Amino acid sequence: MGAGSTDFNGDGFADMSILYDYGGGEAGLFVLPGKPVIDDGVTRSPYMVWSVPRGNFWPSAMKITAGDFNGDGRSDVLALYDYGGGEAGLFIYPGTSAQGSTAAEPYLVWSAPRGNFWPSVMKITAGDFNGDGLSDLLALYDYGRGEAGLFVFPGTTGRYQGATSPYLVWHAPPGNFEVSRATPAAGDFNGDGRADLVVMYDYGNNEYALWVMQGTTSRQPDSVNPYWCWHSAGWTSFPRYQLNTGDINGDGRSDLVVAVDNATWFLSGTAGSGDNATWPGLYLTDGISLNDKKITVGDFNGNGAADVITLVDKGNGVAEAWVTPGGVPAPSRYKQRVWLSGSGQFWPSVTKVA
Ligand SMILES: [Ca+2]
Ligand SMILES: [Ca+2]
Ligand SMILES: [Ca+2]
Ligand SMILES: [Ca+2]
Repeated sequence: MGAGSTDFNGDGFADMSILYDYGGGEAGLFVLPGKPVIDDGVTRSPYMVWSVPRGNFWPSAMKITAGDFNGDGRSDVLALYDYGGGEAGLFIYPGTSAQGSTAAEPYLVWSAPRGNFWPSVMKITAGDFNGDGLSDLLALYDYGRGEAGLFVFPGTTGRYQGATSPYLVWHAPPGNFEVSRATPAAGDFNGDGRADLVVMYDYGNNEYALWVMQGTTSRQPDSVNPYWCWHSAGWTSFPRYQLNTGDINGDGRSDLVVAVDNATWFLSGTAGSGDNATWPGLYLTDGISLNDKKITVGDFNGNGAADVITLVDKGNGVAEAWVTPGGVPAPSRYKQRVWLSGSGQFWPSVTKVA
């Protein structure tokens, strides 16, 4: 997720991008468009911006995130494709105001030949880490045995294979960092103008810490010195969660949104460090299992604060989308429906969102 900016069609309202897996190598990309007034009773359906026929494209091999990689002011969908055998490619679905099956035709900006790069051991997100105005792809790489690295694929206006190439800004020697215990998101958490990688780390036994890997212009493997801004040894148990970032409270720093079973939590961005520099607050109780919801964060209604957008699986091919508006000084904590599909029309379980 970018720093709360997911405006795919460039109209000033954040959108939710939805990659749909029809099965058999058939896929589509949809946009659920933001709108200025949430509670007007008018719902909007997602519209298609790309599709491929059967046998062409396997979303199950992709990890996606969103950010303005090419710097044209519209958020793009970044897709890391796993060809298997250590072969990988990074595709950009460029944000566009157009609609239809070829509107957001993806292009390749990087690839690694067989035996070189394993997307399956990576966790990705996006944000302007180096502060040049273009969103970068950030990838936590798991070397195994507690060894990890953070790669930056810098955003670029180039549209050719090799337009970007990754560099390492942080490396943890063996025995130090288990990527399997880490969940990353990106946003300018400390408010210095560059997106940071924020990582929720699960030490086990209800012990968690929120680490900040601060954005930097440096390209050296020792550029980042992670620090934590929250640590708790006995808070509550999150067996699983989804992380997103966006400036929910409108103070200029990205905040962390943590979706768990039946609820969503919120941790305010801070420039501080230590055990209590920030603290989780309950944002929304929704009674929805994490299995049945997918969230993104962005300024859906255009009021200057990021909102939480939730795609809900109602069962039987019925999908629903909710928006919970952010606001100053505190989140407003109510949700409004912006879309409800017909029966048998849309299966959220086969989607990935960004
Ligand atoms: Ca938009
Ligand atoms: Ca763009
Ligand atoms: Ca950048
Ligand atoms: Ca920052």
